Amino acid sequence: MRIVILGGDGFCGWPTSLYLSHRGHEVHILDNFIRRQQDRELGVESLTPIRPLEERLQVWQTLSGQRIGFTVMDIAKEYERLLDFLGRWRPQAVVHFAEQRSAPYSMKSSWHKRFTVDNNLNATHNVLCALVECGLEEHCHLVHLGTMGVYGYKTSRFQLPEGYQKVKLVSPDCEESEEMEILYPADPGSIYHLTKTQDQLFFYYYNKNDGLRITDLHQGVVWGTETAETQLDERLINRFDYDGDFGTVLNRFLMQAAVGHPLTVHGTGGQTRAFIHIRDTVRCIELAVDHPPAPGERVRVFNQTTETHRVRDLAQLIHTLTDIPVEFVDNPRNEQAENELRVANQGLRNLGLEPITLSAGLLEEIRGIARKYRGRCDPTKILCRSRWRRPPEPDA
Ligand code: NAD
Ligand code: USQ
Repeated sequence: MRIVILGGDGFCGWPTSLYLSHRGHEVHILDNFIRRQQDRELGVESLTPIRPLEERLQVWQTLSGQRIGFTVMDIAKEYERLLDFLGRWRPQAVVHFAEQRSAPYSMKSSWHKRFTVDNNLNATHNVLCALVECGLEEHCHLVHLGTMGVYGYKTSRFQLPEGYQKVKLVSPDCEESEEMEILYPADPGSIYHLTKTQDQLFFYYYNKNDGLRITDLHQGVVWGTETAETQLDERLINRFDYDGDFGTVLNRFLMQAAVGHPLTVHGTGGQTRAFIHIRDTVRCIELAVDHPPAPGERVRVFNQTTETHRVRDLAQLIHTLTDIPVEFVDNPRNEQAENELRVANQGLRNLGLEPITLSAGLLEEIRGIARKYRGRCDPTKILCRSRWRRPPEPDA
């Protein structure tokens, strides 16, 4: 299959590109390297030494005999180039990772809020608009990386469904009720998450109006770093974000344990979140690509997550394995201190996903990588300094 990977130089996009290329697909990456630029802006680097994309691709071609194509393009800003590329290349699938994906980064300042909205909404809308303008509505399947965060993290008596919720509408002007199925009510917890809830409406509309075939994967927090392909050569290594903006919680705790930094639990650590290992991410993308919705089918939504954990339990587990102390720090976010979470995830399992779940062996493997590269860690970049709300003015 001819597959375009938007954002193929990033944490999820790079291992996915290699995995799909290894499985015999013809892969082409579009990326504008904004993620590498954000590292420079924040004065930090991936804990692992990632190579320039040109070098990564050259090494992959030498090792595998497979060529992955590549074009530098800002898909949020360069609509005509995107249109021209899709029209000429006529992919059967587009996998869309190309958004600003950090919640803390999106909350750093008004500039970061506006950048996240401009980048993410224009990126998604440009792709949809271009697929229609090229006449690829039925030929091409769009697979988008969304987030579990679209549902909000409130405790509910019910399991979170995969995208859609049956509801009963009642109205004072009518005695009868009406049943329907709607997108689960969106409840974003950051500007970043807000852009993902807006993406859902773009998908709904372009599917309804133009018959675009779309799968939206509501992914949980990704942990791990290496896949079978990125492990083949150090020059193929995947990125490992540990800083207070882009590092995600479990990888951060493992890195902190490797460098001897107390584990930074926000607030009480009562937040329960959905997780998935990076090796399952790449497998889920393949399953989604292999099973497009039928023409005329509504947007398909899968919860791309394999397990849920409470943050303080993860910290306690790593403390038990490593003896590194747990530190409860002021929560920089505006989020519920404690929540329960039950998530439906049968869709991808029905397609063949066999989940990788948390195990001491996998945690050790990641801690080993973090230990190997701990000399590259800048301890001043560990704490999250981005605040959801301005701190109260001190009393005059
Ligand atoms: P990442 O920042 O590592 O990768 C995103 C890539 O997209 C980068 O290479 C970046 O340069 C590129 N990009 C961004 N805007 C672009 C634009 N306008 N034009 C061209 N390229 C652009 O992020 P990631 O962790 O790989 O996440 C990929 C997707 O998966 C995101 O949409 C994110 O919301 C989603 N997701 C990630 C996680 C996670 O834990 N990492 C969890 C759930 C969902
Ligand atoms: N947290 C800590 N200590 C830390 C870092 C985080 O306690 O050092 C807490 C946060 O307060 C939060 C939870 O851990 O309650 C998760 O934070 P995170 O940074 O691991 O994840 P999040 O900001 O939600 O974002 C990440 C990805 C994002 C993706 C999302 C999936 O960056 O792209 O969409 O996970 S989800 O969380 O399901 O929405």
